[in-house]
Amino acid sequence: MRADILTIFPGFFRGPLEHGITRRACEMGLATIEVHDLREFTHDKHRTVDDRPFGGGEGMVLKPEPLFECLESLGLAPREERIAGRAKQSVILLSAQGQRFTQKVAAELAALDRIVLICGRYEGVDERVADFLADRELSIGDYVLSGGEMAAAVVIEAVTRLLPGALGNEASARQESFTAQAEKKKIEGADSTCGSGGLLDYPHYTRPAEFVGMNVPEVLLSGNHEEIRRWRHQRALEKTLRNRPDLLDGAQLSDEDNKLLAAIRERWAAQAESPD
Ligand code: 9D3
Repeated sequence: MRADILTIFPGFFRGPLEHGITRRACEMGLATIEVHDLREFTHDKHRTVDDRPFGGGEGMVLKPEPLFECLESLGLAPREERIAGRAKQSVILLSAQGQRFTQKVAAELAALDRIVLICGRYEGVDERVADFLADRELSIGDYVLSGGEMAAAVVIEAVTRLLPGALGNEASARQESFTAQAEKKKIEGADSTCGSGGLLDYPHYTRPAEFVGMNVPEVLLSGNHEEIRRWRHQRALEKTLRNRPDLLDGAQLSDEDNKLLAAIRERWAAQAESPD
């Protein structure tokens, strides 16, 4: 896969690209990532990339010309070919107004030959970029960032680790078995957050078994694998109910799971009545 990043802060990407899985994927030749400085596609003395909004209002808007010119220089397939899927390429505008970037989108992008990530800045990007240049507009979540750079780094990492060969053999086998499981069970949006069955992952512990008075749950030291499996499933249920109750709607729950959830809710209600 080749990825191009269009930004006014090219230096931002030194960190993310020089570490971890992204660096490894580049070294292994699985990914080639190029960062383009939008100021190099300006022609005035001040290398202007932004301007005041038509119609008035706060802040500045990223000008279209440097973005169009930079994209032109990349030699992509025509936009219609990309949108129709005949060219395995996608030009993506990262903006707070975009569709949500999910694990499903990450998998779609990982299947392409080429992605281009356009990082917005200031109050926004001239809308002609979304309308005529980009193929899709993505946001990484409902919080305010100052620009698309952090989001681009997130997209790069999530996509890179899905490229065949990017993870070690063991990790990629685990990932594949998980994806297959999720597909078989038709779990919508089963992803990083979800372990098997569309729940959050169960808690993990490692040595020491006792750490300044905090103990690892006894059952994990017992060697009883059936009991460990049941304990993990229960704790996954409990954690999902506490932190992501929204996931329970799409999860695969047995009658026993539903009983367990009811019991947990009752326990919490009782605890709320007598808080000590
Ligand atoms: C509501 C007025 N503005 C908030 C002060 C809107 C706004 C403009 C520009 C909000 C964010 C931004 C800059 N953000 C991005 O470019 C961005 C982003 C984000 O803010 N959240 C999640 N994903 C992304 S991807 C790009």
